[in-house]
Amino acid sequence: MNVLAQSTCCVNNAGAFGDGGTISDRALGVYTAVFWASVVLGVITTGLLLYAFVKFRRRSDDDDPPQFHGNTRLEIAWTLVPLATFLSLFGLTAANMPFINNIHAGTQYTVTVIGQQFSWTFDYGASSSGARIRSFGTLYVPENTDVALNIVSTDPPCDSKPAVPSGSTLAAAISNEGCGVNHSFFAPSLGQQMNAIPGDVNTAPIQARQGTYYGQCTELCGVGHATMVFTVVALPMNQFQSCVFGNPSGSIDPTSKSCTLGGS
Ligand SMILES: [Cu+2]
Repeated sequence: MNVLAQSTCCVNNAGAFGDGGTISDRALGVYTAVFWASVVLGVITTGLLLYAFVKFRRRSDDDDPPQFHGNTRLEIAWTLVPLATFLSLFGLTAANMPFINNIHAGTQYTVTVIGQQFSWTFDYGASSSGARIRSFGTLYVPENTDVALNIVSTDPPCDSKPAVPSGSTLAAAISNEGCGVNHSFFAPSLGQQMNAIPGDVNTAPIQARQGTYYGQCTELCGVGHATMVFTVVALPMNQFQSCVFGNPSGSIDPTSKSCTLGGS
């Protein structure tokens, strides 16, 4: 019942620029600036064109417009105005990209995101018994907290639970096996998208306000591509802790109260 309630009533299905967290806030800020700069420039350009069409139209067959060559002031203006516009939009984008792309300093939680034909597995580390702590199709994160994602791809015959040499990471061990096809992790309302490439470990930060968010694979990866969906559930910290790390066996029960928003 809880699963049904989550999937029908509370999934945040906002478009590519939702308000799920601080990362999507930044992406939305850049998008909004680019959008309105485009609207203003588009209106000005179209207005000048229409003005010129009407004002300088040919009124009769022998009506030749005055002929002249070059207009330095005009040419400087139509060079500098677009240049300043594009440089400022570039600056705004470049200033925000590190926050959107890079793992934030002080991030305490790392989740290995494993793309496989055709599902997503989320690995939170090893439990006290040594078993891998995993959820399938649902990524649990603590609300308003930076989480680092190590995003990889694998498929049989490779093992999604390879031995992890000391000093290495699960993501590196999986990517070293070299199986899989290209996928892409995309959580639109959280403003995060990152490819899962065989042989590579791609990293991305994620941060979510309390809620349930829709995600899907956005790299055509085979016949089951369309079914490669997932949800991100951002829980209060104490709930997240007991949902993900509360069971010594490492298993996560998606139907438990701690794993359900509003459940504990
Ligand atoms: Cu895929």
